[in-house]
Amino acid sequence: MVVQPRREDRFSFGLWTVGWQAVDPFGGATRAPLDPVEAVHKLSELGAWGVTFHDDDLIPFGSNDSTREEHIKRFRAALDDTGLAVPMATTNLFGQPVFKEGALTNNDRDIRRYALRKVMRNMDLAAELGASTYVLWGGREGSETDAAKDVRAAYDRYREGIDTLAQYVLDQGYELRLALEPKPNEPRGDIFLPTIGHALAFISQLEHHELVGVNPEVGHEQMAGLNFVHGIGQALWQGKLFHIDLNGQRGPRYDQDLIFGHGDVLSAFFLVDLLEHGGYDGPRHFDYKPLRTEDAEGVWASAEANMRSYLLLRERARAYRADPRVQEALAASRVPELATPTLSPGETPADLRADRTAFEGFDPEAAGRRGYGYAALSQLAFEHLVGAA
Ligand SMILES: [Mn+2]
Repeated sequence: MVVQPRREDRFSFGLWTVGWQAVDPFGGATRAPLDPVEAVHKLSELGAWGVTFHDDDLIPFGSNDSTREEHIKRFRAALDDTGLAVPMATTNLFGQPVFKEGALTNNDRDIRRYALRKVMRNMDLAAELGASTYVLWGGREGSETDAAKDVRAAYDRYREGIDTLAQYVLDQGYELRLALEPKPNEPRGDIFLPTIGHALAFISQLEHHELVGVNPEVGHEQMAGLNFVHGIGQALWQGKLFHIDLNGQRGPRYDQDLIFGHGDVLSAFFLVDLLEHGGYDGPRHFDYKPLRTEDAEGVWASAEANMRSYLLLRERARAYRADPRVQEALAASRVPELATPTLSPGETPADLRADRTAFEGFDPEAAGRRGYGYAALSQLAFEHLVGAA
């Protein structure tokens, strides 16, 4: 089978992914800096559709206005040359020492105001480059000690920050939606909005909740031991899956940012199945890190590997869906029956109470004896996944 990424597959990469120099807590860089212009050209050659960035990936922190303009001009020229899109942008609110205690929830009010201005400035650029999603990952919003934070005040300020940014988008007339990215820990000991569920609950408290959704990352939910497919299912159900970060993770440990599919492969299979059949039409964005062991060639091999993994899983998921044995097994397991409302059209609680077949005539023991056939169904999925079906 030919596995060739194409523009219509809508694959996108962060500049910080292929550009990661592999500095980790125990050692320095193993790779030279990568020019964003080279990243754009190389990603385009590999068949990617879009590129995303933090402000500081493109324009070194502290650059003066003329240097800033120069970096933007070179980047824009590379986009024009290649036709690569900028579907999303985000702000680095975690790297500089000023943000060591947080940005939008920093105890220091001046730092919170500075952080908002830093986001607004890059939102202007994001809108100019045609982005439709603005991601906010609050990596430093949190604490290592519960003595450090009044959590209720922190969420007041978090809400104020996101409401202010949403209002800015409306005031400027930008076509941007905001997407919050949950993560349980790392770099902070504990981070606010640790999971998809926490983020969705927080969004319901926002003034401009309709403008705000989530950008879940595979590894971040799996670090918390959670089921990523269920999290994405709920985000889709609530109309809040604005963007997604695809990568790989092997269970609850440090954030591995492996190539997509190189972690929990069965979960990756069901994730692609859900994205392809569940109504998600946004970018397939990879937020991974090329292994620290790799040289430049290995970096590009890893970028390609993400897209190939996705395409192969998509192919397997389609074959799974199209297999009549799978359709039969799904029906035998009553999976489609879950889409049938529990009450009949117009039926009231009183009607249900009056329905003797629902209770007095129902045999719970017989229903309790019946198997659901999930062993056979999930093995069919496994066999499609490994190409044996
Ligand atoms: Mn990550």
